[in-house]
Amino acid sequence: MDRYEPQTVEARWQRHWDDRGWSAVPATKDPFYLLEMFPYPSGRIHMGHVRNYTIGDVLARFLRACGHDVLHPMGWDAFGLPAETAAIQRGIPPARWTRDNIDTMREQLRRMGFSYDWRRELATCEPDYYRWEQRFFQQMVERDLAYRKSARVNWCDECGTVLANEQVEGDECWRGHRPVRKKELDQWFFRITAYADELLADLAKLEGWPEKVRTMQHNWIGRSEGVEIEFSIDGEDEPLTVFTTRADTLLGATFLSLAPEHEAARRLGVRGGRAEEVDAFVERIARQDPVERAAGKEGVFTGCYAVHPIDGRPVPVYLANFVVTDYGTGAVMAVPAHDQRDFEFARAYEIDVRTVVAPEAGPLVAESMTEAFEGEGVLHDSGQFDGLASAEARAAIAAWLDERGRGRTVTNYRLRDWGISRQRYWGTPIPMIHCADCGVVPVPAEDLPVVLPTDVDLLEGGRSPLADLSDWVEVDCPRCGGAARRDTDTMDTFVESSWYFLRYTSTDETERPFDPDALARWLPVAQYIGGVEHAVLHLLYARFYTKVLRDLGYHDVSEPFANLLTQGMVIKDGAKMSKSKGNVVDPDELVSRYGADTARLFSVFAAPPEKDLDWSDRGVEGASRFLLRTWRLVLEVAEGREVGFDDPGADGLAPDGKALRALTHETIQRVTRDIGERLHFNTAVAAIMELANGMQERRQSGAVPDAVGDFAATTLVRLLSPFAPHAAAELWDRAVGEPALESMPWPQADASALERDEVELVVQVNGKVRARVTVASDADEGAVLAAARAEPKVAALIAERTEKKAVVVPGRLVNLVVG
Ligand code: ANZ
Ligand code: ZN
Repeated sequence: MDRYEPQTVEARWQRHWDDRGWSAVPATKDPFYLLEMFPYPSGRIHMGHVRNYTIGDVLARFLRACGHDVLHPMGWDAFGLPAETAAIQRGIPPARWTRDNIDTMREQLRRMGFSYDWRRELATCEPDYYRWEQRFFQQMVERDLAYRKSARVNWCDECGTVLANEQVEGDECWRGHRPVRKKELDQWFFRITAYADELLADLAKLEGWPEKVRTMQHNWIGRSEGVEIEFSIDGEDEPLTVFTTRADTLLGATFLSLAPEHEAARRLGVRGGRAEEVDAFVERIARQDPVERAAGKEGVFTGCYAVHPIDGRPVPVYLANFVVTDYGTGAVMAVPAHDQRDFEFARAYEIDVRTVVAPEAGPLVAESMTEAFEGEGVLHDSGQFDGLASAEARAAIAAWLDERGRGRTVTNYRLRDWGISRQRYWGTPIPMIHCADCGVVPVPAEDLPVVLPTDVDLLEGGRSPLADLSDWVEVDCPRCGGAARRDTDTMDTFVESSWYFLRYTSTDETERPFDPDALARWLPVAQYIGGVEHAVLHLLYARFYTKVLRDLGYHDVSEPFANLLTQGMVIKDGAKMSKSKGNVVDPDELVSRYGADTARLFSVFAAPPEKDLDWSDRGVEGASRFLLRTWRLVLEVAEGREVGFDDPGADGLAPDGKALRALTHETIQRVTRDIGERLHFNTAVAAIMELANGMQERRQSGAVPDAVGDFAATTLVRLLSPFAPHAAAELWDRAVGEPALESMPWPQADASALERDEVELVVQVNGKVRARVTVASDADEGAVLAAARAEPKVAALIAERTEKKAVVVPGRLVNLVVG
């Protein structure tokens, strides 16, 4: 028998699949769009990729065998900062660095045996791709879905660029975890807030998404219903407007607090005669970084008083560092008795505390409170609103204010528009021209794409070279013909990943971005697989952009991903595998040593997909040994003869044959359900291993007819084929030959074989397992004992000894105690 040499076997089948290609046949069968998040071409694939893409490939191969027409593409999220850093460090142009990396990584993926339709490969850094993004951008500008404004934006010194809110994690850059500071810049924004309600409402439809991801998006969008209330100030034309979700506490408001950036802040300081103190405070807070600012609660009195809209009381106006400028109105009515931040502030600045909402136990006494009561309750000390419950009071107070034109109900979102300008080189050029006379003018359609110049020297210090390329930057204004300049910013790379899944359907199209029929056939993505770290970044942007392209008339799908699987991380020595931790395992080494099939098997067997996978060398060896065992087992069965794969049926089978046939059907059923319905690849592999065990035992007992052994062996190979496709293809080729494994449908479980009229019992002698025996499920104790004693191994052990005791646990075991 030939030895199992994964390298030889794998090279053979990879060549075969390359020649054959894995493209979906258009619309002849059930279409199924299966997608894994495409990688950034950083240089080499890592174990996280191996895991993500193995999960996808197991499913792809399974679905194809089940008769689906599977679209399974792969490409490259090819723009981004690392290419620029590498270029500066090594003097290689970003375009070349990126393309070399793509070539390396494509070859690595090929070596894993992933069944991608490579004819649809795309790289987002190619003008063929980003030209359409430039068109969409201009269409968004026409519809006011993209706009330009000066804004205080998040700036990362390390990256030398602006970041979107979604790219800031706890005041640090998501990439390098460096502190982020605010900077005032002219920027392009995508109006994602126009879709806030729809993005929120449609989350309810995404039943195929993990609850956790839906919750994160829900919170990120942060819809909040409340009331805007106007407080007038003597001498000011405009009232101060606050936003509150607790209008029921209005009579408990004892001061107002404004963000230091509030438009009225310094003016009120002057009016209140405290200009110096106010200015000093505003400037000091402006210099604080967000972490400092969040640390302590501090403020300053403006010297002004507002008039309470209901009882006319004077209410002092403060600036406070914990009021943020870009939420609500940037002004808050402070209710110390019922809001903890306000409570602490009031105690520190000796401001009144007035209780107006009573908990069930009865009203609180302001003087003796040690913390705010933030719950709901019944109103008191609120005049005509006394006795109302919080919810009723909110409605009544809102109505009272509304009637008098002093308030209105509003909805606020935490979600902000998506700032997409990046002061970077390696990205999609923004297709706009700035003219001193005409303003911002789109590059005419016939001049698209605006191609990113690739023959550039990157500048030390990381500044984008685009602004200095006078040949490229200086253009005639398309409107007046005068001297003008191109926009020198590029788009956030998250824009490219917001629609690549749409483009895969239409990569042949050169005159339009999409073939509408192809979009209609494939969308939405039936199963999307990727890391949970994209829960609010990519996955929110992609949902938004899909809706935008729908509204631009390209398709009519509202949600891009019907089902989402977020796989866990690969962990080694207790930490996520990462270069900085020095605990990476290079997939190439793994493949060279054990073969791709072992790497694949390990990465789905060691943990359920959504859990973290703990790396273990023993686990890898276990996977390797299992493949070796399967190799021997199947080739032994096939030794010197051709093997059939048909189910021999139950007729005329003795108990042993019947049991192995039943086990085979049972395994088909388990594996089919675990892959297809539950995405529990690990338990599917466990079931396949049990089948191999069962086969081995039966073969050793020698009591199984060839036809049953063949059926079990060939089924084992078929069930294994999504996981270890090379070994499976080779074994099938050697044992069966034609028809080829890849043209075989997925095996079907025969329900009648599953209804076992026989049971298998373990036979122990003096507590040690010595044999198994199969008996009719209705056999009586005497018959069971007789069968157990007759088992050859048992018979040999008990011969010439006295049986002292016999225990039968029906359906499970027999124990014979002998002395
Ligand atoms: C009065 C009040 C009384 C409040 C009370 C709470 C409890 P969400 O749910 O996040 O929308 N707020 C409003 N604008 C703010 C800003 N720009 N910066 C900081 N805080 C702000 O929160 C709304 C509540 O957060 C509002 O309701 C307001 O405080 C505060 F017993 O108004 B509340
Ligand atoms: Zn002009």
